[in-house]
Amino acid sequence: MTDILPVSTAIDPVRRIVTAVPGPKSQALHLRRLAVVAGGVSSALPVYVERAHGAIVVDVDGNQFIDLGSGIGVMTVGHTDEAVVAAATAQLGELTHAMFTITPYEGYVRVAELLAEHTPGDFAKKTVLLNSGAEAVENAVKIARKHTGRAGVAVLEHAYHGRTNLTMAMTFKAMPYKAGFGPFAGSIHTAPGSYPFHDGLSGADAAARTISYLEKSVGAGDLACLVVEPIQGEGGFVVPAEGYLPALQEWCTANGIVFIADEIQSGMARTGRYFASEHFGVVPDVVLSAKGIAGGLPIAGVTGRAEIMDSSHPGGLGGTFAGNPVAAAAAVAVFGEIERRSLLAEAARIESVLKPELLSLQSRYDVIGDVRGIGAMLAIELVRSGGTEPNPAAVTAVTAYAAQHGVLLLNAGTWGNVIRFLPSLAISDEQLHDAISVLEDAFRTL
Ligand code: PLZ
Repeated sequence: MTDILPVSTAIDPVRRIVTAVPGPKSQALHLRRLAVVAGGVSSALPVYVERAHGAIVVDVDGNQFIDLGSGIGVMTVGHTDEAVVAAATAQLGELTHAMFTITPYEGYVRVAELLAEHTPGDFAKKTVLLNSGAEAVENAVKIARKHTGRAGVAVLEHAYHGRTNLTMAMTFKAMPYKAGFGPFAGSIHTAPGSYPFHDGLSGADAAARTISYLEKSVGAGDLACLVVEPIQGEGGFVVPAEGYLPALQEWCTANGIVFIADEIQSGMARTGRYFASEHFGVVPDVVLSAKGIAGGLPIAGVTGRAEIMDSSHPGGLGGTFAGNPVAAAAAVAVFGEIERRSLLAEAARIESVLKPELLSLQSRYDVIGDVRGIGAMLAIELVRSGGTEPNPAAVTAVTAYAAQHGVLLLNAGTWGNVIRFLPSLAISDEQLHDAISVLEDAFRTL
């Protein structure tokens, strides 16, 4: 078993480009892919990856990239983390599947205990485990509806909640997520949120706008839940103005609306707290986690107040692979790694290295309109010189330059004009500085 482990850990922790990007082997694989993989599945960078460790990804041509995207915030503990690989490998040989709703097993229970312990709030909590983020959102809505006896679901502009039918309706951006894929689920209400760079509103004013919109167009009494990302992910790492989220939570509590934090992208240590809600002083009724929770294995959780979570009749929640033993073992290892390696502090270290560098770039390149984010969830918003008009072309140019030079960068944003940084918490200062030097070159050559 241990023969499996050293393969990727042996990767030299440096950026190294040895062929054109994409290289010949990637190009050949891409031709095979075009013949058999559905056209609706696209890839931001058609570089076929083979191995990875820590913050380094190696492609089939032997190019080594510094990974500032972590597969969209999944590899928070680092690629092929030894503890995660060992736990999953051991579990694979013991019990791969049983189906928790038929014959349960400890791993599921342990993950639920850990989520109860580490999500915000000092009250009795319960959890249901699922396979993906979208499935967690779906189940949170089911539970909130059952608990309240109401149908309405409120979400915010620029939100991303998934690609299933219900979650498409909850996701803001039509292209590429929704166009032509309707009809969508009903009773979803999208309200204006808080986007300080564009709306200039205080948290109190933005919350008043959100609440007034929902009260006038739906009525608080018809809302089962309000689902918010404490820091919006796909929407562009939008950090709400101070006081916005507490005002929303207060309104929800006063009106019997379940306040659900979608922490699928912002959670699990990425911002230097287990969950980003903690930065804003809110204690959600229900917290959703996925992505970084299990070091790359698919598992997701809905964790909330016991009385809300218990509102479903027995048998109302489940799924064949939901809370799979191997993914659960990996999740338990991830919680262990966060403690053992003090990863909350690592997220703060990354912010302390990266944010000043991004602010310094902003002072020299007026195409950078805004620098924002918390911990290892940072972003820059690119604009036409000096203003707020979106500049997606600059994002495309910078990310393409970075890829050519061995740095994986992700875009984001309703207008596609945001570059987000969500590295593994295992990334070293040297790797960060090296990646920033590439970014600097990219802006210089714009
Ligand atoms: N909620 C806040 O960020 C997933 C999706 C990328 P799944 N975001 C990345 C893509 O192009 O598909 C996400 C999220 C938030 C829900 C989800 C959905 O999680 O695991 O992708 O279903």
